Amino acid sequence: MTRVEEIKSSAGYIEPVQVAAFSIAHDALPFLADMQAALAQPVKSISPKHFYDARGSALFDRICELPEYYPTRTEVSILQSHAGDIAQRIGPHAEIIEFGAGSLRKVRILLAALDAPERYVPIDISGEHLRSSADALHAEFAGLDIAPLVADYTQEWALPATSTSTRRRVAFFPGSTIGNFTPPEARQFLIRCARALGAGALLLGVDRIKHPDILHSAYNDAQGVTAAFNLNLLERANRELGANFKLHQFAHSAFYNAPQQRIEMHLVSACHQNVRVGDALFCFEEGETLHTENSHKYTIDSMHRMARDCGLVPGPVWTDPLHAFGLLWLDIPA
Ligand code: AVJ
Repeated sequence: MTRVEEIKSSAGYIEPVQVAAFSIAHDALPFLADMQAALAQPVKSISPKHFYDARGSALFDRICELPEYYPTRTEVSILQSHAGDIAQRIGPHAEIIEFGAGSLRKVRILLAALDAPERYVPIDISGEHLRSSADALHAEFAGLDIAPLVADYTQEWALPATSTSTRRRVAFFPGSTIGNFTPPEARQFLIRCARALGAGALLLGVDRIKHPDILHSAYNDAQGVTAAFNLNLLERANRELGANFKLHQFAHSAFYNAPQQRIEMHLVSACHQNVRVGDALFCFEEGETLHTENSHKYTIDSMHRMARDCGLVPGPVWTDPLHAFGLLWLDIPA
């Protein structure tokens, strides 16, 4: 949390500061602000939304294919087994809004099963990735109105107005991405989602509580893709902010925090070191971490309780034979 001035004034120690000419793109300013704020805290932590530059999104797609990373495969199989059932519940002429849409693999299964879907609104923070995925989808579902929205849904957001022929608005939030929120943030998201949608429903993917060993290997894969994904945050800072993180001096760490029912990912500093981000210097002690992600796990009951607290009404639950993952139907009453 040491800034340049503090280092300069601390006893007998002058850090030679070279602020190289580096121009930070306008788009990268929110990342700069968040990274500097994160590193200035006594306990360093940053939102996982900053993982997803083009390279981070590509690494995440590789995570989804890993043998140890069961959530994607399991949720896809649940969707494939129950698409007809889910589509019937959604009904004809629906509008589907997806949060954190990514590469749009899962929604294809849903869209293919739906009766004359009206419009699809994928929302994602990674603009480039979203636009190319949306173009590919357009080629497959020629009649569908696809309206991608590049937005950060962890901040304030608004949906485009529906057309009068839309029968039902259903939000799709797969992947257990809701697990990135702390429980109070998740509640806030559910409340905002219900408010923005009006009457409709939310189809929510939830990673279920399970043995810590299974969770541990899902976030510590043998090929090191998850480690590369985690470290890409620092590489992104070097690329976009002209930061000087030395990658070999940080290690990937992911573990299950049982009392908090979440996987935590951190980047652990291998030594005492200073890092420059923008025009500010920050100090890491040996072993100090930058907390990069939480991935909360839920039981069906605990998620239903949270949904009810937020005014949503639990409906059917679709799951896999091993009960690893749940797809929850939550009605949003008018
Ligand atoms: C996209 C947030 C659901 O928490 O499992 C995967 C991200 N991080 N491996 C998750 C992630 C490390 C993923 N979510």
